[in-house]
Amino acid sequence: MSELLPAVLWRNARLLPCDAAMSRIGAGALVTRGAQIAWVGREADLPPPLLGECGTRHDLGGAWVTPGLIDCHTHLVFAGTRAGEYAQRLRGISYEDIARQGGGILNTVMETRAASEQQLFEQSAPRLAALRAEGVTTVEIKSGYGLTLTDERRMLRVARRLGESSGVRVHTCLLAAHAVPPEFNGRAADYMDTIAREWLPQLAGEGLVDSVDIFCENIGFSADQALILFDAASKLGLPVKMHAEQLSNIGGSRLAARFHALSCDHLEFTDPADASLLAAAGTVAVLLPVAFYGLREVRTPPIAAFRGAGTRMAVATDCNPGSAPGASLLLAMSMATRLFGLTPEEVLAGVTDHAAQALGLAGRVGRLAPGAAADFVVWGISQPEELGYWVGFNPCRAVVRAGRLADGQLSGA
Ligand code: DI6
Ligand code: FE
Repeated sequence: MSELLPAVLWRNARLLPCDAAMSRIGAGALVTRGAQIAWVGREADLPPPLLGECGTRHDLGGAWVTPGLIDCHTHLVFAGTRAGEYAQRLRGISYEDIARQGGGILNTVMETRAASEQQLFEQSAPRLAALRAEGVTTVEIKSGYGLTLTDERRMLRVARRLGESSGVRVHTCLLAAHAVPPEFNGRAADYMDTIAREWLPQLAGEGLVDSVDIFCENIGFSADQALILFDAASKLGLPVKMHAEQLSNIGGSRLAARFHALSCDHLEFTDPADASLLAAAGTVAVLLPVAFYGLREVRTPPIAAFRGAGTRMAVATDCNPGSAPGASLLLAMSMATRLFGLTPEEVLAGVTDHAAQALGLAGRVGRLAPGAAADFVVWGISQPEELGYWVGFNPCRAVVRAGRLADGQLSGA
């Protein structure tokens, strides 16, 4: 960090740094230099020479401050909706049956292919704006509704453009292994080879891929197919992650742990014995309670086993048109406490520090710590537990991104 950048003081705050101990700092202050945090602590401990350097000083009025939130699993770039399937499901047809009949993901693939890049951008931007309004400063966006080289590229380009136009940090994820497209009907193995040998190196070479994902399910791809993809990603030095055990357990997270995947996501059907494999591999368990709710699931992820094994847990929206049509991380946090039994501290870690780890960005975002990005949220709450407590109410008062006020107002009731 350059000592030459001017220091800016953000004082009179109650801080939730989201460190390993999930500590709280009353009467706290932050000093930023440019886009990074330079100092965090109790205001009384601020070294006088550093205070002297702070030409600009902001009073946060005693407000609670967290790192900028991180939504580490979304599919927010897509065209159309699946409200028709939603109505079918309410009449009792299952998500899996709809998928087997060629609907589901493939339904959205057809709409996404038919949309122009500009239409895709315009339809997706409001979803990112909704997350941004809740204090989300980093978001992962997956492809997976194109399923041709050209259409996957288009989705990833739209994801990058959304990041540039909104100021939100976007981490892209290639999910070409989301479903077998009609062109490869009955030839899943050929499709996987095409992704692994052709599309992945090509798109990675274009700088469009930050990580690689696969939908490993009985209605998706097998663990053997995931192995081929993960081998190819590893050769390119790309991190991997997996949609695993949402509807079935076919050995996904066991394989993901072997590859030290950044994350395994969903995990309702994960065997508790696999929790320690994930923990040992440093793989984050990403919980997606909005999809659980959206599909009216009853089986919850093995939270006690994750706690016992020390598996890090994150929480994300899964924003997608099928199982999780929504763009509220605050709602996902609220659902994670009520539906999965996470504590408020676990939920907060799950949308900050642990979510950063699920994106390979540990220490760089998601923490109030020297050297981390100067992304933080000023909340209109009187105690931290309110962050999982409210349903359909957004107490985000202001967002500072890269050391600058990006949204809202710093003080006031
Ligand atoms: N994430 C996914 O990728 C699938 N389910 C989930 O939770 C399918 C999303 C979709 O139905 O479009
Ligand atoms: Fe998903």
